[in-house]
Parts: sequence; C-alpha cells; structure tokens
Amino acid sequence: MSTMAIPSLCLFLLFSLFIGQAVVQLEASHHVFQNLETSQPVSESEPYRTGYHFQPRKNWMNDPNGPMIYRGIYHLFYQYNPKGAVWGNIVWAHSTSTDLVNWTPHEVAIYPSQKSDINGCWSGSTTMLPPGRPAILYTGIDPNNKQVQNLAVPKNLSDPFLTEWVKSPRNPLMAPTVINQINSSSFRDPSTAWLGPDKIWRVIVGSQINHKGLAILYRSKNFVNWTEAKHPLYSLEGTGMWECPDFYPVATESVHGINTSKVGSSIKHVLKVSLDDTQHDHYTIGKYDIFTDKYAPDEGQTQSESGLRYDYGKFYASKTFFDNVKHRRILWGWINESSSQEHNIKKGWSGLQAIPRKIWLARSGKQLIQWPIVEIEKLRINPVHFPSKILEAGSVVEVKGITASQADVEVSFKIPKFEKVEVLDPSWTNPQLLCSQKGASVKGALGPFGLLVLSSKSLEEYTAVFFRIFKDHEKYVVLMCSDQSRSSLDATNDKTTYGAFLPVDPVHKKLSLRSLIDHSIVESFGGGGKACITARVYPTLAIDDAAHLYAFNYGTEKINIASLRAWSMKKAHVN
Ligand code: DQQ
Repeated sequence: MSTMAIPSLCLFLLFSLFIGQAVVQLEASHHVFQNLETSQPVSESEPYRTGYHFQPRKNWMNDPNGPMIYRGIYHLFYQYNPKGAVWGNIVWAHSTSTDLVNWTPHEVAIYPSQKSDINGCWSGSTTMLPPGRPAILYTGIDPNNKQVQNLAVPKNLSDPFLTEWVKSPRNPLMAPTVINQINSSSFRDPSTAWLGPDKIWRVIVGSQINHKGLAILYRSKNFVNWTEAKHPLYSLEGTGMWECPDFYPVATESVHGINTSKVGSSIKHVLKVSLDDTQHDHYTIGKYDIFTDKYAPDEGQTQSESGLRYDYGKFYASKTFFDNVKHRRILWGWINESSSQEHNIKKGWSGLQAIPRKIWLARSGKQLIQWPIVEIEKLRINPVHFPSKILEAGSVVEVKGITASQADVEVSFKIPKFEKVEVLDPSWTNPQLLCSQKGASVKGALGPFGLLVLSSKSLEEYTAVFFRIFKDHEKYVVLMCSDQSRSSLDATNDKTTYGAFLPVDPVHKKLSLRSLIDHSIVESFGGGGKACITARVYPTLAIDDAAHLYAFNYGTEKINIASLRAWSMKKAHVN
C-alpha cells in the first residue's frame, strides 16, 4: 500500500462510520486557511456597509449555502472569494449565530483540496441524517472543469460550531458520464435531500438540456452511492439552466414549517429554481408523488419567468432550511450589488444576504408569504408612532426621530374613496414595466403613495417604495413599486425600477408596507409579505445622519395613514 493510500483509507473508515451510526475522531487530511476574513481592518466610515445585514468583513460573497440549525446554533455557509471583491476562487465561508442576527465568523469550512473540487467549491445544501448528523452535498469543479457532486461531513459532532469538515474519499458521488449524457457545465447545486418512507434518500441537482431546465433526481440508500433516476423530478422547456433548486413541503393549514422529508395529507410542495437566464428566483406550489417521484405544479402555476417570484427586486440563489426548534422554515437569499465592478473593487466588498425570512403557504394556497424573522425586531430602538393621519394630495410628511439610514418602518394605508380610480389598461400586464413607466414622480389618482426612504433633506435623492391602485372591471388592482431612479446622484449605478402586483383587496383591507432600510439596501414587504421587493442603492447625499424618511402621496386623492410605526435599528455584530 502506498503512503498516500493510508489517509484515504482512514477517511473511508470515518465515512463508513459517520454515515452509519457511530462517530469517530480522526485528523482531517487538509490544512486550514488562517484568519481569512479578519486579516485586515475594515474602515468604519464606509457609507454602504450595512448595520444589520449579513456580510463578510471584506471581499466577494454570493449564494447562501447549507443553512441549518445544529444543537441550537444557526449555521450559514456562503460562496466566498478570499482574494477579492469579484467572483472567483470560490470556497465555503462559514459563520454561526444563536439568533440569526449576530454572527461569528469561522475558518473557511470547505475549500479546494481534492481532485473533485480542485477548481472550486460551488453551491450546495445540508441534510440532517437521522438522528441529527449534518451532511453537506456541494458542487465541486474538477480538474477538467466538470461539475460534480461531493459530500462533506463534520469532523467532530460534539463541536456545536462544526468548524472542521472532512470530505468523502469516495467523491465525486455524482458525475457526468458518457452513459448519463449529463452536460458537465450544467450540473450543479444539490438541494437538501429528503428521505422516503422506503428509507431511500432523494436529492435534486440543477441542470439544462438544450435550454430545457431540469431538476435531475438522484436516489441513495446510504447517502454515498447515488443513482440517477430515469426521469427528472420536474423539467420545463425554454427556461434555461436551473441553478440552486430547492424543494420542500409546506403545511396547508398552518404557518409552521415542516421537515423536508415530510409527505402526506395537509401538505403541498414548493419547487424553487434560480433561473440563470434572468437571475430571478421562481417558485411553484404543487403536488409531489413520493411513489412516482414526480412533481407537478398546481394549475395556474408555472416554473418560468412568468411564474411567481420570491422577490421582485434583487434576490437570487436562495435556499430554505427547517428550523426544528422554532418550527419554522427560513429563507436565505443573496442580494447582489447594483454598482459597477470598479466601484465594488474600490469599496473592497460585494454582496449581502437578505434578512432571513420566515416562509409559509398563504391561506389561498396559491402563493407563499414571507416575513423577516422576529428576532430582527430586538434591534429596534427609538420608536416613533403616527396615529392615523390624512395624507393630502401632493403631500410629503417627514417621519422624524429615527436614524433613517438604519431603520425599520411599518405603515398601513386606508383608501377613503375609490371614485376617481384610474382604469387598468389591458396591456399593462407587466408590473415592473408599469412601475418604470409610472414611477414615483408620475402623478395619478389613487397613488403613487408610500415612503421615500434613504432620502436627502431636499429630495435630490430618494428611493420611492409605493402603491398605485387601478380598477380592472369590477376588481381593484394594487401595484407595488420600488423606484430607484432617483436613489443616487451617481449615474454609474443600475437604477432599474422594480414592481409587483399585490393580491390585496384595498376596499376591505388596509394596504400595509414594511421596509427594512440599511444604508445600501431596502427590503420591502407589501400586504404582510405577499409581495417582496429588494433594492440596492448608493446615495451620495442621503448618508448616515443626513438620510431622511418621508411618507408621500402624489395622487390627486387623499389617502389615510391608518398607522405608521418606525424605529432606528441598532447595529448587529456581524462577522
Ligand atoms: N453560484 C454558484 C453556482 C451556482 C451559482 C457559484 C448561482 O454553484 O449555480 O458561485 O449564483
């Protein structure tokens, strides 16, 4: 036996024991990067660094990877470039938290060290193997730049921070071959696996064949030997590469989350794919048949650009996990920059994670609802409250008494009269286009009304998050917009306006809006989380204490603020 073969044999034994019941202590066969994320001090005076969003101390971050809770500790891994503020040299960086708000960084968890990942450790997910041992499946880029799927497990399960991970000596466990005819550059991002009543694990991997998006299905009895199923879990022509697929059950009669392996009555399934062509995360709600291993979206749902989105602004490569302590499903999503690469390199970092969101099925069964995790509310200070107030036509009212660059605001509007409502033109089917044609400065009847956030004192800069109401035959249609066109005097940023239709009946319900504002990000939740829009903005005047918050109504009709509550947000300890 060669000397090289001995560590491999040891690792093989470790894996056999791990995947079985016992856990052994064994030296990891790889070295660890030292102090990767804390080697350089970071300037405190950066106007775009956030106060309470997840970001590393410096450099590039993209997809959230393998989120989980283990022994009461939340873990987040993420795609990270240790060498700069642009994508490249991708490893799995790692942080932990007890509250999903404050985060401690650890050494890089997974980095190129085997043939099967020597050119990069790309996205993947964690699965809890019963009775609670985490296992990571991730995409490795091999020496021929082929995408393959690998397994890593914690070195020491008694360490709740799980700082060291060992890779299976059997990697890669899933690979493109001549026989399976999988395209080796379109085969990535294994999901969390689920266990059938037949004791067989299933996992999906994102792919495409001739521009048909697919969630390729693999099965395994032991989590090591995986066999491709004859058919994908689901596929759709014309949708391109499906990145970061996520597949999970949601309860039909409860807002609680459920374990990924759960099937049965009172359960629907969600398939989310990140469409590489458009960089949007789309989901469908549907039925999963565990016996045929096929998924079918419900009628009216489509896994394409015209289907539902988690977020109608910037939000990509998202992933959920089941928090079995608080019985909820939590969604993480990557928020890319809207500034130039040159700008990103100069500031030394790129990418944020959205505030984690609790996610559940709406009562209608036709969409999901998202809401920022309740823990974020412990950062709220200096509450300001407007009781009910009339917003006259053409008015702008300042919300004073908070730090408007780092804030949380919840407002709800009541529409007193609908007589003058504008009629919806039948060609106005694209809400993003409609929001950009009818931006905040375009006066209407019922709207635009909403918030001007990250605004300079004299309104040279602001991001407008607002509603407009239209009439479509006997129904009213609510449009929710996030208009970035005046967000910065810097012309080099992408200032695309975003929009969504909000399924709320404004006659019988108040129209609510919550915005989480954090220096260079605005996450907005309409109708209690029925439509979400996230925007990245880079004000040049509305910075720190010079930022202001206003409520506005540029329509010709009065609007009532039923209630407005706002808070400054304390800084979280993030990495
Ligand atoms: N990012 C990863 C890939 C994934 C893409 C690489 C999605 O695994 O498909 O950093 O943003």
